[in-house]
Amino acid sequence: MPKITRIIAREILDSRAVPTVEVSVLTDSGVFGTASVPSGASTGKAEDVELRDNDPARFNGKGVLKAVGNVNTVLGPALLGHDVSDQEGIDQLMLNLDGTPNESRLGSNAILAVSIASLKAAASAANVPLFSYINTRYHPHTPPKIPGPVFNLINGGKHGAGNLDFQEFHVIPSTKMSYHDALRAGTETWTNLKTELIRRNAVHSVGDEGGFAPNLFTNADALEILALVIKNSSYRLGQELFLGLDVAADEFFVSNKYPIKDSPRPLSREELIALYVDLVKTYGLLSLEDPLAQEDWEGWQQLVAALPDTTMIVGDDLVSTNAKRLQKAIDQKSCTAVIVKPNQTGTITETIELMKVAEANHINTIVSHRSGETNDTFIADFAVGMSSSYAKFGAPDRGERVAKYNRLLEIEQYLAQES
Ligand code: 2PG
Ligand code: MG
Repeated sequence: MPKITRIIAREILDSRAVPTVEVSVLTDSGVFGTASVPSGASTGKAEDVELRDNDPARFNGKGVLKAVGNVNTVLGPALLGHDVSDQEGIDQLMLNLDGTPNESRLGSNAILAVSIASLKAAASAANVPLFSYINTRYHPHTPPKIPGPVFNLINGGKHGAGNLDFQEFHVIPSTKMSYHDALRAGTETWTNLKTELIRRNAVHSVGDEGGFAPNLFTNADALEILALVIKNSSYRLGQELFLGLDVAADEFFVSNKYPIKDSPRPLSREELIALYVDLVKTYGLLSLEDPLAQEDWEGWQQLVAALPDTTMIVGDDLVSTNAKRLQKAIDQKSCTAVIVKPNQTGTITETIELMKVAEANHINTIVSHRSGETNDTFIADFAVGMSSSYAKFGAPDRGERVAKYNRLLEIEQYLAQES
């Protein structure tokens, strides 16, 4: 296998006009891999640390020249001559060099970019598509599978215009549909939703992930309008299309209460659970992500017990792609599905470790983008190679999201030709 001859990092922009890290890993055989990393807005407390310059004179303190410098002067030189296919060795060496429990010295943005770029270079060296390389190496017992897409069609919370408390309102096609039909269904629903918002004179500009950020009165209104748009289409709600939520409850949790537009006074944990029970009855929600504060393990447990198991209770901030936190959530029955975001944990090896824990415990995995994204399509290949149940890449309308949905179309065609 080729040896690493050079690692070069640079500062580029993400989809929110915020700097991020891009890295190229070069090898002695001429093959190379390039990767850039995303960045979240509603971050979990247990996520690894994204290193920012905090220099107010550049990009309002958001520059990443320190992380770029750490790749160019620390990680790169240390990895020279390393076998590019030794992913575990590369990742472990970087973690050792960092030496902190949360990658705060060198930065998870620096480390992850090297980790993914190395994996891409190794796949190129093996002369196989990235998803196929990932599958053969890390998930050989199950063939590559296109995940069910989760479309975020209405953006609220930190991704919207401050008008809705819940962060994401999802439309999720049935996994019985082929991927191209599912993409079509999500996209047609996005277009029909736009028409309906225009008809109502509601704001129809889009938020960070390409979903609309309308001026509706309550969070339940957003679900109601999605249900209506689907009912007026050729798709059947509850059969071909389902609804889901990423509440990102931590973003509005204050003084042990949840103030939301749906209630004149802030809700207690029990009252919010009761609201979810009602929403599940009315809309048959397929998934409920981060419904409660991330340290309220007991509340999550109560919610899992209160809802039918046809609704996935999804841990994002709760788990933060951390295998130990997932194990705790499983032991306590606090969630039934998990979000997988490589940049929460900083290396591909640790991300795969988390997915193995999920799989061993029959926990559905949802490979996810971040609200600040680049055009890197790595997570599409990763989701397929690891046979993830679902993939969440936002709405089908912003370039950085569309790139990933389109990559899945390309893989779908490739797999069809293979079989
Ligand atoms: C989430 C993500 C992605 P962010 O909460 O699931 O949709 O948002 O990247 O801002 O954490
Ligand atoms: Mg989330």
